[in-house]
Amino acid sequence: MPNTIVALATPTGRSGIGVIRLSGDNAFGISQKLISDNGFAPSPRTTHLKQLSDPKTGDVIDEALITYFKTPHSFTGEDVVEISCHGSPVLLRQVIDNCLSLGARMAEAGEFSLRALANGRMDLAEAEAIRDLIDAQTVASARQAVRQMRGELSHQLQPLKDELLNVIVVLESALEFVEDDLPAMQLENVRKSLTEIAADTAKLADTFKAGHLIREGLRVALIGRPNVGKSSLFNALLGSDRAIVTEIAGTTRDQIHERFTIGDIPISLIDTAGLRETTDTVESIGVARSKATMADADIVVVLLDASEEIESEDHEILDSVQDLNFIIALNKIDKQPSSDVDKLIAGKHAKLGHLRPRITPLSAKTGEGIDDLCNAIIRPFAPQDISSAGFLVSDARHHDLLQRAKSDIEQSVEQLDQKLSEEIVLIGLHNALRYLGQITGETTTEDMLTRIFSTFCIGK
Ligand SMILES: Nc1nc2c(ncn2[C@@H]2O[C@H](COP(=O)(O)OP(=O)(O)OP(=O)(O)O)[C@@H](O)[C@H]2O)c(=O)[nH]1
Ligand SMILES: [Mg+2]
Repeated sequence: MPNTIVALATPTGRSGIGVIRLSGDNAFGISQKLISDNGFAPSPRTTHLKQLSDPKTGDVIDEALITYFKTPHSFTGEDVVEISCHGSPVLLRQVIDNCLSLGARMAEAGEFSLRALANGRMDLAEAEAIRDLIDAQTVASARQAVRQMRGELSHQLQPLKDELLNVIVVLESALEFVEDDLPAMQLENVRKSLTEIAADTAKLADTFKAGHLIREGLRVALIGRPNVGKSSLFNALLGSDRAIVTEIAGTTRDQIHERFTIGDIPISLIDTAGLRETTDTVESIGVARSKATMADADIVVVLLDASEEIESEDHEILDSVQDLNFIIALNKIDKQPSSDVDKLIAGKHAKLGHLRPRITPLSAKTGEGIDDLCNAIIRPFAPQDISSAGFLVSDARHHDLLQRAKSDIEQSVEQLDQKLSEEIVLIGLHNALRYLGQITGETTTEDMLTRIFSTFCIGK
């Protein structure tokens, strides 16, 4: 199989520039043929404007900038050539086809990064961070990914791994050389070290709650009977007239998804069809979907109309969300003279007394109370400000491995306390060391790597 790989490094579609990347032994040779110049000998990391032509017909394809990165000083550690063409999908396809006919093969998803890992240019956590950086939906998650890409997670793990290894060495040598048990003093030191490593591992694992929130965000569904103002609130939260709003009950029939952020948290907001009994076929499908959306959401915002009585339909909706995470938006408070708002809320609250802490009065029309609603949405998930937090673990794989390492170390401490043999205590510690190593990739098996890199995009 050819070892030189090629892929489009920029997104497919028309653009000003499209970059094609080649990596492998033959990358430079292929680039010479693409420009029909076997004498092309640029200094590495300099850029040259060249004519690309079809090696078979000699037809000029494009004028492009060629940059050569000589092994090992490249992203992958191999010879790499980057060709910046004009961003026409037709011509980019032509250049890639020529690379293929000159002996390259299409890169698999994440193959450039996989090679960088294999050649020691970065560790696994750093490679994953590049993927996360590309996928980041918010500035905050991009910032976290950059920290990981620059090795912050790996640096935090290193002392834990070193210390764990020290303990393992002590216990292993006790096993081999000491006839009797470890002296009490040494045993106490081992116990102390292990407790500290477990605590530090747990501390790192605990940052996942915030890290996951910053990366994946929340699914928020707006629910209510027709005409309570779900689509109006949807638009007010997004700051754009995305959904159709009319005074006709049953305006929204299908769901609409949009993204925005509250603080540093990406929110996937879903407007739904008003919930009511209906004989209209389209509307009833919409209602069924609304119910399914409710169940999938991280938090449901139930809208009530402040200018109307609470109806049986409202009560039914409130009953149906009892087992879900929900808050209540009391909309249209602008319809009341402002002096009456308190009375109104008190009146509504009397009926919904037990739900009082969940209610936010607001007006989708004037914007009053919208900030309060935003705070109420994120409060259960981010009780503190997460923007000032330090490095956060954001990958479920890393979190899982940290948890496993922690519980294995804790188990070993218990076994020490039970005076079980070093041999038994060591099993958990070796496992823990392996788990920590899997985060950065030293102890990751081939098929695990394949699985991880399949989540990367082609050309990365
Ligand atoms: N005065 C006032 N009117 C509002 C407010 N919010 C919505 N409305 C009006 O209420 C009517 C219904 O609003 P929509 O946003 O379409 O309501 P909906 O809940 O999406 O309705 P369906 O899609 O039919 O389920 C429209 O005439 C809006 O202009 C508000 O805060 N104040
Ligand atoms: Mg609507």
